[in-house]
Amino acid sequence: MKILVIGAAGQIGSELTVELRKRYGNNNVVAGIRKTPPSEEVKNSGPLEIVDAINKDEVERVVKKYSIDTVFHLASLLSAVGEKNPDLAWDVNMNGLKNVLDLAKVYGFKVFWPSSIAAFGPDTPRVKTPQTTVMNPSTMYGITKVAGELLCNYYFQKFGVDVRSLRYPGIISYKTLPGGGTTDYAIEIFYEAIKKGSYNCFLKSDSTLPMMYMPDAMKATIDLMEANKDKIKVRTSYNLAAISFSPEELYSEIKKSIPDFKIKYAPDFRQKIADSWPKIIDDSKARQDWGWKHEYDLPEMTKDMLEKLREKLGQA
Ligand code: AKB
Repeated sequence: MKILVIGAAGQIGSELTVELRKRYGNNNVVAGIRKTPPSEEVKNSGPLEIVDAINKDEVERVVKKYSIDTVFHLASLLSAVGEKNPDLAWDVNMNGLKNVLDLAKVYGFKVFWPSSIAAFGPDTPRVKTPQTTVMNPSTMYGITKVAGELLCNYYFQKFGVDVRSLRYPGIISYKTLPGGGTTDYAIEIFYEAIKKGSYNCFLKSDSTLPMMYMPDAMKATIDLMEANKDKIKVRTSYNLAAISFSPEELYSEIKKSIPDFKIKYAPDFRQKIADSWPKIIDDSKARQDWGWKHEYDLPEMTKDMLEKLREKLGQA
């Protein structure tokens, strides 16, 4: 396998690159980065290239240089930054994907592309959100996710491109910070709990959203890509779920380890985004088709996050 990860310095990309290198060999996984510097682990463990997905020639050069057969295209502007700069969100999220799919058509490589719970909108059923339902997202990020899903399906149907996708929930991780999403509170809260013992939350206490711990996200992504082609029945994007919780529920869980921890709620513009997203996703199709199963529940995720972050912040 010869893999290219576009967005290898991002929250998911930095962990996925390392995980893929462990599985398939360091030299078989090229980390594609842009302006954000990669982690030391990504930088020192295998090949690194500048790859801006908006620049098709740049992607093509790397695909040819390494005879790439699989691309994980993760470069994307998230929901909150996307609302601040919708033009850039459209450009990066849509044109970047189209370039990758166009090259996949020519070079025959397999593609992974992340969609999100943001693909749903205020008209979508918010509990047990079905695989196929009303979408109508209200953010530019969500619009690029729905359009991207349709584009993936089109390239599969029309040109036979083997493109696979997951609708990620909010991903919680301790290695690399996320870059401007609505679910970011669920990571910030851990840093602030350990460093300050208090947190100002930008969502309301009862804003339940679908979430997932990073090891589960890694597993889902790799399992989906390793599944036999005939098992993949959805070529837009699969609903993917693990746990759903509100800020207050997460706070209560953290408080079990840090009893003096305090929280205040000061909802900002991100509240409206959260209110337009599902609370609990039905991912039975992914479980049925290619055997998806999550491992971490809220207490296990919280315990592991606190342990790993304390080590990282030198407060173990
Ligand atoms: C965001 O909050 O924008 C992302 C997402 C749910 O896609 N984490």
